[in-house]
Amino acid sequence: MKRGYLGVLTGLMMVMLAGCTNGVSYEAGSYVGSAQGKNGPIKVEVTFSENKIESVQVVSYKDDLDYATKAVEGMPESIIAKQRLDVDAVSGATLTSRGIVGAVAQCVTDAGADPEKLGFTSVAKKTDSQEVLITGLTDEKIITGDEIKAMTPVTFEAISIDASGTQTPTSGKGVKLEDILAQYGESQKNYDAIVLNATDGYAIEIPRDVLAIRDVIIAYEVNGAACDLRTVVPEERAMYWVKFLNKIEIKGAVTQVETENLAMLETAVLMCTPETYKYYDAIDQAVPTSQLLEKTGATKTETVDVAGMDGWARTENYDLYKNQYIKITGENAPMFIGPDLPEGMRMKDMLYNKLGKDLILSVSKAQEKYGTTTMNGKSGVAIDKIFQELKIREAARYKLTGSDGNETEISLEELKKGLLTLSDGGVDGVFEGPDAVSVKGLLFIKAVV
Ligand SMILES: Nc1nc2c(c(=O)[nH]1)N[C@H]1C(S)=C(S)[C@@H](COP(=O)(O)O)O[C@H]1N2
Ligand SMILES: [Mo]
Repeated sequence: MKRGYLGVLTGLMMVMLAGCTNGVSYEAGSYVGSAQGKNGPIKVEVTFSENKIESVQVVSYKDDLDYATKAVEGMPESIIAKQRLDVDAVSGATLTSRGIVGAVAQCVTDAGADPEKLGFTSVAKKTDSQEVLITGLTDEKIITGDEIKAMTPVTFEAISIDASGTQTPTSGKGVKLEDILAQYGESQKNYDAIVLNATDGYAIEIPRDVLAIRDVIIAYEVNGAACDLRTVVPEERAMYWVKFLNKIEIKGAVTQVETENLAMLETAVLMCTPETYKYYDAIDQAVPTSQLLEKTGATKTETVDVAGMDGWARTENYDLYKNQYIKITGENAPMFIGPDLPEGMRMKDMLYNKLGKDLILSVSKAQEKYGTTTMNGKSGVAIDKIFQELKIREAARYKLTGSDGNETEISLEELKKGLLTLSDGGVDGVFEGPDAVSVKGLLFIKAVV
């Protein structure tokens, strides 16, 4: 029996190797363990010899991403190769990876060994030293996981609803942000917005109207298992449920700046150099936002409002915005997107980007959202309607600038009778009245102030 002989030899070498490296011994046999993955429990079966983790097999799991599959294949390999539990998570599948390690740790315990000797740290222990920075109050605060766990907890039962409408019942335990702020004599209701930031680069702003009526819970336990500090905002969509929370920015009153300069996205985009952009199975075209900023001359502001046609808007940091793309062809175009931008920060069917007094408008989305009317045989969205909906500054006169640099001045009255139509020049401005003008390749409508 050649095979058996070889097996014994290899086994013996491994025992010696394992013996030197960690000196951990197990009650040989097969054990089954489970731990929380991303979407549900992960079950593993681990076989131990007296000195070695011989095999790790993921028996079942609910996480269905491509990345999760990579973790299911890769993590057992790494654990066996290293004979340790402090192995790197598969990038993009942190929660699945961690679930696998947690389930193996349970088997290690059942086999009579201490998983901490193999470099294992439970999530609960890890979050003790996790820090959340709070900015925007009189001075910066840092609150740690163990300080949070020492506070009076609240439990929650909530339904997580993601962008695709998928509903996931979620229960857990944490503390109210309002209770943390109360320690500093503050309240979330006194502020205009709170931006939640995560270690993976995800960020989202919770606006005042949500802060006024909802609890923002900083959770450390979800569905019966310890989790990294994260927010849960019951009754609000999952975009506010920020995992891997590391910074809370509290924003004071920001006065809404009136738009004075309306730039036409479709015209500006024709002046940019598009790049190919791979979006799932499609190859689309996208222009860098940095180019769009250049062509529209939009001023640098601290933040940029990125609004979708469906009424959803996000406030992005200028530097983040400047390094993304606007996908201008294919599904959901125009779409705010970027190769490193977390999926939840993408904006489909973008209506506008607003930087202070400058607003870059997608006329095609404005037509879809506000409807079209016909004038001089041309169909377009009424400028009057855009003024009402987007709160554009009213001035006596406006300057119209074409992509060729030509400028025309018209009165407010004339302007408001006009339409914005789409053409091969991007956007055309169609006007009537005594001084009838029509601007092909309209780039800007600027209030003369
Ligand atoms: N840290 C972090 N938290 C995040 C996100 C993210 O990309 N990073 N995406 C958000 C969005 S848009 C949604 S819909 C949910 C998705 O949660 P799920 O991955 O548990 O379904 O998490 C939210 N919290
Ligand atoms: Mo989402």
